[in-house]
Amino acid sequence: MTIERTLSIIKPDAVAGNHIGEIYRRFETAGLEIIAARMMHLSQDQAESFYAVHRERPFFSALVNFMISGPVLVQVLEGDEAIRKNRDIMGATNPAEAAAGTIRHDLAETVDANAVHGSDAPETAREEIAFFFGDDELHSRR
Ligand code: IDP
Repeated sequence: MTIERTLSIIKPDAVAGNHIGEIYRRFETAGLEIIAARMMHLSQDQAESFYAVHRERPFFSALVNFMISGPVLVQVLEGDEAIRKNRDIMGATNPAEAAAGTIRHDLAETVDANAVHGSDAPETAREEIAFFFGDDELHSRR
């Protein structure tokens, strides 16, 4: 077993679409435990610094504007290989390329509004979790 933690965001389109429960069910069915959660409406500064790695990409301002267009739900998932498992459940970045049964295939329409974010590696997971949560806000049951 490789117990990991990963940062997940249910993006504005999926919150607006009333898909929070459906997405949480998928996490829990896969054995991922939600050990922290917060609903928030990101500021432009927060969205820009969270996605700073994409600052030079052509889609950066569209991405930031989308992420601040409505409330998001931010959570930390814990479990065996949580980073890879969450990425598998999410599906490919572009919903048109995501496998059937994944969140992005089933609940998202476009690459701009693709329902969920998930950390892609242990180091980014650590940074992204610390971006939103203090250690005293992580309620591991292990
Ligand atoms: P990921 O969310 O699957 O890890 P990244 O490459 O890290 O994908 O991109 C971050 C986010 O930026 C994506 O989830 C998507 O919302 C947006 N994005 C990525 N590529 C494009 C693009 O080509 N056009 C528009 N938005 C994009």
